[in-house]
Amino acid sequence: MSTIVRPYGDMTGDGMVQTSFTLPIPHDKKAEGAALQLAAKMGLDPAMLVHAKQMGEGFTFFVVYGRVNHLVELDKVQVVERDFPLLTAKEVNTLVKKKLRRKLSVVGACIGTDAHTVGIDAILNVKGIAGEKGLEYYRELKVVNLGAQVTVPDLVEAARKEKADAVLVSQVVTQRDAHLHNTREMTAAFREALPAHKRPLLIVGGPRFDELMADELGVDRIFGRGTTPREVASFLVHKIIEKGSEKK
Ligand code: B12
Repeated sequence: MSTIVRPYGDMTGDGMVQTSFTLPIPHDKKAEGAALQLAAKMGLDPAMLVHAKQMGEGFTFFVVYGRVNHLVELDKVQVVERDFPLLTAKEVNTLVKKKLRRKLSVVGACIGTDAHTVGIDAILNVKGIAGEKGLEYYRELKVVNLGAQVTVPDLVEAARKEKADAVLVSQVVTQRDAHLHNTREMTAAFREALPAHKRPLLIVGGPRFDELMADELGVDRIFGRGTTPREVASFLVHKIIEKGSEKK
């Protein structure tokens, strides 16, 4: 397989892409010209305007379609691949029971002002997502879901009280990098409150995290868009039981 690819629109390798954006101007002929100017500056040549719609007072949403000349170099792509086996719920329960010989304690929350609980609920609640049951369904996991807008001190306190093996934090809002600031505040608070051997695994998730930033943010793992509960349960077993990062 070639390691160099180009976008595909009408014909293989024609370089055609579609993109959308909003400009803070009312919709008129000049606005459409402005959208095409931006598209040209973004490297779309030729660029076609395929949709323009005024969104409230003084804002217009655009969709443009055009050719880019850039090549994608697949051998330079960096991603976080899953580096642990994907287990079934039964396998997770068996490993926890045999090797940990107690329930594995998980505390989850949305921190800061973030009220988007659908993602963390999908991972934790029995209902789950994508046909998989959430972590509450796993007999050998004890899950406490603190819900939305939890403060960092309350999270640390709950983790201490529950003797959490893992703390799962969701951050969906990324305006002004809130997800990064909140994550850094959280990891700093855990570092301050607990010595390394008593610290739970710190895991964050949300659709707009860069999974490569785990070290920089001081967390053990970042889970992005489309994560399923089974992946998280398998990671917990891998890290806490198989890698032996159990708290003493
Ligand atoms: C539903 C929703 C709401 C609901 C939330 C209800 C609730 N109880 O959660 C309500 C109406 C309350 C809401 C409010 C707001 N919202 Co809103 N909302 C959405 C919406 C439409 C869907 C989010 C969602 O539920 N996704 C489904 C879940 C399953 O996906 P997920 O969160 O990505 O979770 C998965 C993974 O990311 C991962 N994951 C997530 N968290 C975690 C955690 C861990 C530990 C792990 C392992 C994995 C994991 O696993 C999940 C399952 O696969 C999005 C737009 C969109 N289409 O995404 C906007 C969106 C997130 N909202 C947005 C905004 C701006 C707001 C408001 C500020 C609007 C306003 N001006 O009032 C407020 C903020 C409220 C607040 N204080 O947080 C913006 C955020 C923009 C940004 N860059 O930050 C979005 C992107 C919409 C947009 N395009 O503008 N919102």
